[in-house]
Amino acid sequence: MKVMHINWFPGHMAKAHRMISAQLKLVDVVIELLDARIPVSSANPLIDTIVASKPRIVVLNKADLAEQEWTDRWIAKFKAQGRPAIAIETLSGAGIKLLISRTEEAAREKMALRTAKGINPRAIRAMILGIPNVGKSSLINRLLGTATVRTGDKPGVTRGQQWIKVGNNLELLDTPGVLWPKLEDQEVAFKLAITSAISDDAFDLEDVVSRLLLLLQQNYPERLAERFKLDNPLPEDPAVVMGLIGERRGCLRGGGQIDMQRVRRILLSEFRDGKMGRFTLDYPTTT
Ligand SMILES: Nc1nc2c(ncn2[C@@H]2O[C@H](COP(=O)(O)OP(=O)(O)OP(=O)(O)O)[C@@H](O)[C@H]2O)c(=O)[nH]1
Ligand SMILES: [Mg+2]
Repeated sequence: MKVMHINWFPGHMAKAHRMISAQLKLVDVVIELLDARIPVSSANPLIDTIVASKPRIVVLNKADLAEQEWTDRWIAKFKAQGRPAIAIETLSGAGIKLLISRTEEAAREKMALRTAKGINPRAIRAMILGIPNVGKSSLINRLLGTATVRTGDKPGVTRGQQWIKVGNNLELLDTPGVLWPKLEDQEVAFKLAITSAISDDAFDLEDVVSRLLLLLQQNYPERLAERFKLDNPLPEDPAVVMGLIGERRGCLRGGGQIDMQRVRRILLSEFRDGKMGRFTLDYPTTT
């Protein structure tokens, strides 16, 4: 297989990075949104330096797309590290109430200190940070109960920062998704690409889908067989599998040839939408 090279750090992200640092002094709590499917690969290594000593909660979003058992293990792992973590499903609303109470808890000490100093009470200010497309803006809309901020199923939707008031006691800062300047680990880059954190323009579809198909053939052959009505065991040659999927889905070009590019897009989008089931791609180590 060809060596992949994926890197995506457009100018707006560098700018967003600076804006986030500048806003931080106004913030009581940082909500770090991770993708429940890839809790390691979706963690921005720059975040520790940005956030420094602010109270921080880890939130695994899109839990509906991840395998429940692994999500539970991740929550336990974070807890063992002394980092409060919860899993949420922004689309259905599962876990949202818990998120609000955890945010209040994380800000309690600071708020009590302000009261003790005789400073007027104000709403808690929380900043939502996370990689592109992880669901930051959707979470704000879910908390508001209205589609106030723009969301979309592609990375790079939010460009500016915006404070949004939720009820009387909470203000949230939506931020643009930020990756890091160099994606050194191409395994991480691959996982970011297949979970739609990296713009489809920034990687080669053929490279990424070949790798995805290999992963599915090796680890989840029964899901592939079921989704595309193929016989299990599958043929070993990925090109043959692609051809069969193309036939099943009628991806034909003139002359009866299979349109492989269409097959690739189908595989990627059905994987992303959870049509082949729930996937966890990062596993907690036992250490
Ligand atoms: N399945 C699933 N999809 C979700 C969930 N939360 C958000 N999404 C979808 O993820 C996509 C991205 O959501 P956004 O809220 O725009 O993501 P963002 O983090 O604000 O992205 P940027 O502004 O580009 O950084 C949208 O298509 C949402 O519908 C979730 O819990 N489960
Ligand atoms: Mg957004």
